[in-house]
Amino acid sequence: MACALISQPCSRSFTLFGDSRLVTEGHDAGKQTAMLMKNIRFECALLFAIGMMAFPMRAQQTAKKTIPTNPPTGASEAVVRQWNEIGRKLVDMAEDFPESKYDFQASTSTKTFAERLIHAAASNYYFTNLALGQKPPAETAEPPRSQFKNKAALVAYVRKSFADGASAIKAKGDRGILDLVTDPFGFDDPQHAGETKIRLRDLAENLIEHAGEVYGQLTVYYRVAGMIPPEARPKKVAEEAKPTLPGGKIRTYYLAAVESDWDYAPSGMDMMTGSEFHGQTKIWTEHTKDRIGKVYRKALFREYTDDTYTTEKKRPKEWEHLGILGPLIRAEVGDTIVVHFQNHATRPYSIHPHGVSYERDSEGTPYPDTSMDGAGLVAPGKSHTFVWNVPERAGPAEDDESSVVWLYHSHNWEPRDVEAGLIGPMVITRRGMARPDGSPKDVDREFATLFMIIDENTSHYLQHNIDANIQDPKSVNKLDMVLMDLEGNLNLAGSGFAAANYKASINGYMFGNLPMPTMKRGEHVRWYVMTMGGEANFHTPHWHGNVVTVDRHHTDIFSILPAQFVTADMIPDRVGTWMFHCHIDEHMEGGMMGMYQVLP
Ligand SMILES: [Cu+2]
Repeated sequence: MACALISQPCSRSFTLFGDSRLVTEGHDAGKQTAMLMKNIRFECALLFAIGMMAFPMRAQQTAKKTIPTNPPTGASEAVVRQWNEIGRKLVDMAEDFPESKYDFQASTSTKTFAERLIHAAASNYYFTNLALGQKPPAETAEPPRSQFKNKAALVAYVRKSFADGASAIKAKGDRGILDLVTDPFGFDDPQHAGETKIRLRDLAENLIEHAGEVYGQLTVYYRVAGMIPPEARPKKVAEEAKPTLPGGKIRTYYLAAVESDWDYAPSGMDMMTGSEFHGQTKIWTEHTKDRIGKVYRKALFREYTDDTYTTEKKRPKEWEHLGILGPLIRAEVGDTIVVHFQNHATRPYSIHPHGVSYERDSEGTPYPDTSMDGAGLVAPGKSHTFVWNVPERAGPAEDDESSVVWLYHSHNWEPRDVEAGLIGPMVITRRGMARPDGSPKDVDREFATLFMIIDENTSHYLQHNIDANIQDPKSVNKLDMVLMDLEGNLNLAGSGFAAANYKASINGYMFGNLPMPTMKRGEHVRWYVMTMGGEANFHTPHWHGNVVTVDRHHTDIFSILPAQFVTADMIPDRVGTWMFHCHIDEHMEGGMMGMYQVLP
């Protein structure tokens, strides 16, 4: 909505600043906020619609599921949420800006900081009055600056304006918010302002967008006055983070979501047979005019050395097998984990951790009553700091080994975020059992493996991958899924375009391309095994050559369901290179195979 349509042409006068870069920044900020809000609501609704089956919750060896109990969101509730969100931001800004600068003008021809705030607050009554069945305010009704003796009085006015509007929305309710009123602005048709009808909800949304524009403009006032706008400041939360228990450490990580192309079989070979891809294996690996092949655009968590996010932290050789997974996040019970996250991708993402303890803004999950920032969702180009406490319950229970594994993953549009690749391991070590780096003292080597049939059909980047790889993208039948192998026999691994996008992989590697986990005979080795994803993701990880101990039982295989995590200890006694794969036929055939190596 162009602000120019409301009494004062702030958009137009705004361009008189002379710095078009700043103008763009401020303006886009408002629009982007509105767009993102819409996005979140949509994605949130979709998430619930997908239902409980696809909603991965905590699972540490047991598969208990908790069902979210948020009430359904009505039309008025959605509006009031956005209304309060932009109101809160403007009030916060009004309180934050120094009183001595309230009459600061970003340029001589524009209004002052205070006047713009008054303008945003006064404009709200175009909605509030109409919602209450009153006449719209007169053009001259905007209170003069001189009416406000001090900053406190002006802040109170802004606060009251949004509170009045919120009560009016609530009073109208889900039905009343759809009432038609005479549009004071003629949003779609300014020539006929005061003649056409508009739904109250749409009028409210126009004013929310208007307030967002003012907010964007005021961020420019900050810049011009040589100050950093509130939203651009680093979170204090990180500086204030304290160890969860006395004597604990703060463990700091810098993660970014990065979009890059991922090769499921970088050697170009079926390493299980040592040969070129042939026959059935070509379904998932061969790039043709109508098949994507083995290289897909993904979004991955990558670790950086500091908050400049310029130098990616080199992954040590012993952790190269992590593949698509994000970095291993570690802590000892009693520590606090601080993850600084910057979103380098083109979509809003988050980090949602399992097991550890957090406030909502460190949960990385949308709810009906939280803002983007309050939920830990991060728009493209933006940053957020997550603080996770590590109490006893996040670590090993009495019968667990000295460390347990959890997952973290993006949880904005959860299934699509994870299929896109935003997932990583987190290991918590028992108090008193950790080395300085957090690893368990009684273990010589650890490996983390995610058994997952990554469904590239569900990834956010499917269309990108089609456009980038398929000769005639319009010809693609995205539903092409045939339960048949290349010889015409019934086979659940299937063939066809959609089947070819199911990547049965370990850490994003197929057909033996997993960098080989390597250990020495007699070492105490710990395997952290995880799964995630859709309903085909029940797996039976199997080690040839040696056995593991899981829940005090010897085995060389166990079963694991989506979003479960298992710690399996091994003391290898057989030297050699051994298969490590899922034992389910279709999964093996589809590529879920790797090898590990035991040196003398
Ligand atoms: Cu499997």
